[in-house]
Amino acid sequence: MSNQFQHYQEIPRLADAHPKLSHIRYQYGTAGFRTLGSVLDSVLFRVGILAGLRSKKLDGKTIGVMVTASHNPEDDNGVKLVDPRGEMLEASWEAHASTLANAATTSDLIEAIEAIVRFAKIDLSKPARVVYGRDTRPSGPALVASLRDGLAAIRAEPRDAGIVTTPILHYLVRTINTKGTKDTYGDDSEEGYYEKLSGAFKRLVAGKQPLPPLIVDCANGVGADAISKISPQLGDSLKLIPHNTATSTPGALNNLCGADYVKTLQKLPPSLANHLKIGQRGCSFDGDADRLMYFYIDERNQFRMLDGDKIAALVAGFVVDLIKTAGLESDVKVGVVQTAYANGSSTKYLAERLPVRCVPTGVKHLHHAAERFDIGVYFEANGHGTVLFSTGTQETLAHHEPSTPAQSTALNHLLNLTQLINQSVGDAISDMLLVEVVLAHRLYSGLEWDSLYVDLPNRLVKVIVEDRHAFQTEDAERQLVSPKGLQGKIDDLVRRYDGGRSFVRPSGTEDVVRVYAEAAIKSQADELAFRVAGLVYDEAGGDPSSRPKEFL
Ligand code: G16
Repeated sequence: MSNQFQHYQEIPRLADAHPKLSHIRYQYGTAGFRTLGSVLDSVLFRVGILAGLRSKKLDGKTIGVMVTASHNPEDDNGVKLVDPRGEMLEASWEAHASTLANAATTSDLIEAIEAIVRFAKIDLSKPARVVYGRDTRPSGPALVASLRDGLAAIRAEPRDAGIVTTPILHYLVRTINTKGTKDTYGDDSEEGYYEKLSGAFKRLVAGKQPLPPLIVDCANGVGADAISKISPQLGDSLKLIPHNTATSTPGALNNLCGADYVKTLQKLPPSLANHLKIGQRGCSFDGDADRLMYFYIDERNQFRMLDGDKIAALVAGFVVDLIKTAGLESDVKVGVVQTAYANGSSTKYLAERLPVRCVPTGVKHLHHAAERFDIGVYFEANGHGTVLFSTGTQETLAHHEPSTPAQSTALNHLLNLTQLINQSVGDAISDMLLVEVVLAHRLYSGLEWDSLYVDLPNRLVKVIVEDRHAFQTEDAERQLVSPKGLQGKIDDLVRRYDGGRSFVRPSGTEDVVRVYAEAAIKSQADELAFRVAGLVYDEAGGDPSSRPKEFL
């Protein structure tokens, strides 16, 4: 090791204790590294080193590390880095993460570290601070131990946030880094998070008729802990009924429950079947509580899903009305960001009212696009999302002088929304409280909310292929550029379906290619999805178990 590393003599010894598995190539993807928990030991060690380097680069600002595989099955795990304002790791550092993770030997790793230090001009004498947390997965404690070795090797000061939701970890990063500044974001503790959200919620619903109890499917994940902690603080303002709270039952996490189950299968989790009454609202989190899906059972006993698109429509409409009522219509412009997965009806509904942008899948893309609006509402159909208020907008709200009582009330609501909404990242708990606020103000049940627009029938299918990286897209993932010729075949097929739309993209979190299709009627949406999946299979030579069987 070169001279400047004289204080980091522990790196080789600790790196030897966390050797890379030779047959695996790791990639920092849509949501960090994500694969089987059993093959992530070396990755966690190296992420510890990288987090330390990132903190040094940013003059000792605290960096976050979250150990989670979110909606994935229990055996998977993953890790992602959080930048100082609570946002996702800057894109240019994703390549550094992949480089470190793939260094074959300890000496290759040291060379890679030295190259990053040179390239990013990192002053190693700066301090490094890292806060880390994990979800409830059984592989979590061992992976956190590997991470701690990485932090020790780079002499970073660690702070253990324990078992927390992903959004709480993001909140902690932002509050730690803004502590004592004019941008202070809240108290840098888990309790501070619950107090901030519940306080804002109670102010926003004060004087409103309390809504009937809400069933919360916690996906047998860390959201269950969070719900048990925030419920007492909400008191009578909102009664939550938690289900799927078995965080220590092996195999239960995300199994037959949770936001991804609801969205993908468009079904009620079986465990709720005898609990959700007709007309009652229910919602599902995912394994790390950063996704939210709502639902209810209608009068005909049909399951009705209220996904991220419906949340965007509900919330954007409410915010726009408050801006108008507060007399700020000409000062503050609201915009919406979606992905190609957004239901065609939602895009039509929103675009008739507001500017709407479409970006590739991945919270980081939506977040950055939303930052360009004065108020940016972003939601993925799968339930990830939040609302961002630009610094300028927050100043406008702080200094606006209302001239009527109605303006004053609307302004107060907007100010409280900036406190209720977790602006560092999409957050199932904060989003759930936001939805409940809007429902209370609008006097909406699930049915009225659902009636904002009618979803086009749609279908999501996964195809397991030999190499998902062979699939490359452009135009916000709506067009395939590789494999060559496949997009033309998809277009030909789509033309045969009334209201048809379909696209294909490689997942960034699972080893699959995803196919989305929508059409005017459900059977046609299903048929289109399976036919496109068949094309993908034929093109890429997939696993026989995933060969789409229907309609071929
Ligand atoms: C992650 C990302 C989301 C993305 C989802 C699915 O969510 O944060 O932005 O929508 O993966 O991505 P893909 O289709 O590429 O697998 P999570 O909840 O799994 O962290």
